[in-house]
Amino acid sequence: MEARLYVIPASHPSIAVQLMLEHKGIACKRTDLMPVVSKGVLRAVGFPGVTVPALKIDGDKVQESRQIARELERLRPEPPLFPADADKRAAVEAAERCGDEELQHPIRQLLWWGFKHDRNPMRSYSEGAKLGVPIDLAVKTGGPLVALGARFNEATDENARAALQKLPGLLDRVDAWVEDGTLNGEQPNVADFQIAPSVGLMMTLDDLRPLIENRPAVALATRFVPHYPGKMPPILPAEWLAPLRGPAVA
Ligand SMILES: N[C@@H](CCC(=O)N[C@@H](CS)C(=O)NCC(=O)O)C(=O)O
Repeated sequence: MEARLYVIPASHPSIAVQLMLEHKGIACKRTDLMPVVSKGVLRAVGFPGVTVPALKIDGDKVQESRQIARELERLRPEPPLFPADADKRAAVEAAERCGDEELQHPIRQLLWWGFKHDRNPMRSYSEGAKLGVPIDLAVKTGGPLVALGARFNEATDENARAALQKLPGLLDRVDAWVEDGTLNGEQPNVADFQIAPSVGLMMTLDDLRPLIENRPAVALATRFVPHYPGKMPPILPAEWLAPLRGPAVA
């Protein structure tokens, strides 16, 4: 089986697919792309869409982490990504969908909001990546690229603040899935691989880590992505974070 995965360093759905490939034991080459530039490269190599993860496998091109999961399951059924039992599978697919459609984007917006205000931390998110240009140069000259990335992801103040407000409710759902065994069970499944990287990415933000680190969701992240690349020093306004801290203890 010949496989090449196109990723952006530290992209959470890209890490999700890397975990799925490892689970399946499918050896895969990796091409690291710079954000924004990635869109043109993906088109140039023949993908119809402009997002990573993008997988070329045995001549086929597949994008979107959930679609890639299903293609991997079709090509190599064992070990499975989806439970055999229909009810368990439905629960896992619901968690996976939430991971993709609801959990991925708020943290992506917060990260781009951070890069827009200080792009130096981008260096740490590219740890170990082969981008074809020295990372220091990319960061120094990356102002226009960051502005575009932030614009594509609509990382405005209003949206970043709204993203923060969504996190506790989303993490409560992940915690509940960990507690009822849909996630973080003995047999890893597609929802574990989808969700763990999003929580892992949250943990790279110094502003968020202390607010979430005792949650069951974090046990999931540290099991599957123990060394998530990147570190964003405190950058979010304190008043935005206040609601996440809960009521002050008298
Ligand atoms: N829900 C999609 C999300 C794909 C996505 O938006 N990927 C981002 C990186 S995390 C991307 O390619 N962004 C383009 C860019 O930053 O230029 C999936 O799971 O595949």
